[in-house]
Amino acid sequence: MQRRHLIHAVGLTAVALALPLAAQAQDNVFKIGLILPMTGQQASTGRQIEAAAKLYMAQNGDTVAGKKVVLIVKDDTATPDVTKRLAQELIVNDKVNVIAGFGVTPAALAAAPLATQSKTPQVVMAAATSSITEASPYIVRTSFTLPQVSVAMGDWAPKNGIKSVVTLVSDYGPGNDAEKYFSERFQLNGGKVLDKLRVPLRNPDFAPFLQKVRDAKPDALFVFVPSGAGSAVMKQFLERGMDKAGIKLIATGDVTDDDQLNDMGDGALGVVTTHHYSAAHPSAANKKFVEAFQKANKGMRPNFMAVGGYDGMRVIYEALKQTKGQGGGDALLAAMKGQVFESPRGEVLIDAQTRDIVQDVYLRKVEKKDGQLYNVEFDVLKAVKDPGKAK
Ligand code: VNL
Repeated sequence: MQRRHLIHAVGLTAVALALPLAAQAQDNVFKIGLILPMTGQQASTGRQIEAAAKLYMAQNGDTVAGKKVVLIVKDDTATPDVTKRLAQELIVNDKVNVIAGFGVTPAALAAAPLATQSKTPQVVMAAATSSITEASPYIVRTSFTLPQVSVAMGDWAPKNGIKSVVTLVSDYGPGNDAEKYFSERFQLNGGKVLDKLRVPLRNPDFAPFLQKVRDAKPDALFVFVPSGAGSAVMKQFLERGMDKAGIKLIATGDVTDDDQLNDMGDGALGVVTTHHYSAAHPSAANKKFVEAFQKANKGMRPNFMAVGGYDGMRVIYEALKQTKGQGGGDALLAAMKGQVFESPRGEVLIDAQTRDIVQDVYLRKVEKKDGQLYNVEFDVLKAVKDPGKAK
């Protein structure tokens, strides 16, 4: 008996030794497939998130719970068919432990069924349509939702002399959310919505829409366009003399995006927006984040996309730690739910029920600080849940 045991044990050792080295090393690797728009219209989002993910790894090391963390970055050009193919390849061929990134809503939605089928956690770091988290039980979000920030503007505007508006949004998920949640709240507070305009997502020409706004003569124009498109709106708004015609610009913070704001010129001064992150957020954690990010990226200022990516990495690292490097997709997902931590944006929670982020929403005004344009926070709504989830 004893002897047979011994032979058996020796036999096993021999088999283990015979395993190719590469396969053994695989066991000690934890792979994150980061799918981002690195080229095309949404490239700034990919650039910001990749830089933030790399910063997080540089600051926190690439060994977690005995595993070597490897980031595999893929460019989906924000095209959902490409996103789907890349997610499939990452899951099946590269055997990634987590898929992450997702610059736009259609991309996040395209990957969702694959996350579900393969039980792979999908960390959405950018896309912000409310319903995304409902597309798969494996989705966790570290960005924000458009209802979360738009409702805040629907409360602020009527209390600050704005009685009538025209809304102008990009015609897809997040734009539709912004239009609906801003308008409903604004009307509930006694405001009048004179017109609701939707512009195409791809290469929009704002001129004909702004002419309509001018004719309607609202107190303000409320805008949502995705990150990267804000400066085009601002330029056209000013060139057409909308401000001089007495029409105020109010928006979600996607428009006064920190990635572009400083190049928008003094015409942007005084624009009020609602959002969850400003590079000027006055906390020690944020100052440290902004300094480190700029140092590592030739002075590039981090925007809200960068923070979504940075915090997404935090959620993944923490889940890996909590599961001691031994967990599969379900265990990782469970460890992502309910995380509470201090982000550069402020205190955040990953709601265990909805897997969506609960966070402070700020009112901000564009001001000049040290010769640069910033979104300066002047009021805050604490711990805002996504209003889109309350059905
Ligand atoms: C989305 C929402 C994309 C907000 C954005 O920038 C944004 C989206 C690329 O869900 O597609 O600022």
